[in-house]
Amino acid sequence: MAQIRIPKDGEIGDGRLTAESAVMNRRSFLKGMATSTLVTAALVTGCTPPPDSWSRRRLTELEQRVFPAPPNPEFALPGTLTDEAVAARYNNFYEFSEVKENVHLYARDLKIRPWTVEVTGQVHQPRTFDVDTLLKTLPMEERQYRFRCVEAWAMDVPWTGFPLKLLLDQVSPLGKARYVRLTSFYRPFTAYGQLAFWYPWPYTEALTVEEAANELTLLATGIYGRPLPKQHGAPLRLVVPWKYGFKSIKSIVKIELLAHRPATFWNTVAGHEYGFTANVDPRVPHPRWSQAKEEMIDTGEVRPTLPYNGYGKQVAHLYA
Ligand SMILES: Nc1nc2c(c(=O)[nH]1)N[C@H]1C(S)=C(S)[C@@H](COP(=O)(O)O)O[C@H]1N2
Ligand SMILES: [Mo]
Repeated sequence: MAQIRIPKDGEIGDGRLTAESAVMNRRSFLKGMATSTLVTAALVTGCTPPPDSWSRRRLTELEQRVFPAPPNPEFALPGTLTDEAVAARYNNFYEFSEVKENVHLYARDLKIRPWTVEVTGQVHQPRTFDVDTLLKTLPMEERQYRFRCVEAWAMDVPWTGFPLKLLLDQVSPLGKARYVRLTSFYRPFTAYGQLAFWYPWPYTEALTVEEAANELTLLATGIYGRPLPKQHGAPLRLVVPWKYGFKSIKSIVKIELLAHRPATFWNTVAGHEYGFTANVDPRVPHPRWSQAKEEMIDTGEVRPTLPYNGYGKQVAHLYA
């Protein structure tokens, strides 16, 4: 199976998500230039990062009222949850770094208030929501979900959030809406990864409307009983637990209902490696590694990959 290799300080990520075969030869040269830019930027601005950017900031009054949200017993996992600190320091968030262990350091600079999400497109009532209004008005709950990255690592984590369907219901989708596209922020002067012009920024993902309305599909505002740390996609990210992790887009600013299937970030970069549907399936290997097993990021435990990541009961009918 795919190895999980921890890059050393200053070393660029393993690049497994990157489709070398799909990109031009000059790419590695360009990437080298970008790396030195990033390293220079890091040296100039970031010599003394606080070690715990992920954790213990003071919560606002509103956040103190919302977190921790009541656990939903329907989504409890057996066994021990993934170590919170490990999950907070092993992140994919290419806007900030391709080195998982560095994402939490660079993500500190993301300003997450004020923050609005525009919900628009093929709907009767396009609306823009302030994220604090969502926290105030929508019923937050905690759900323990399995999470499986296409790179064959996995974690079991408690998200706080609400079903995406509740938000879609508030804008009354039109009958011709077939897809839901979600878009992350575009702030290249904060997120230096977005200076990498060979990627189709901003990051986007999409689901069918049936997938988006499924009971499992969550808009997460928190993790481990607290608001999302920035590296996990604050203040609002998607969680679709039966699909590979790249579908679970972070730091969302726009949600659009569309009549046609849109292009998405990884599918555009390397469609033969990152399919649009991207359901977790142990029988379908990635072109460069097997998907039969997965490795837990904290304990290193290796376990078999489950079809639909264990959520067949809730979603298999969508693909019958
Ligand atoms: N905007 C954005 N969202 C993203 C990504 C990203 O690079 N940018 N990476 C994805 C991938 S590949 C994974 S595995 C998960 C990782 O989520 P985590 O860091 O909270 O564990 O976020 C997904 N969402
Ligand atoms: Mo991923």
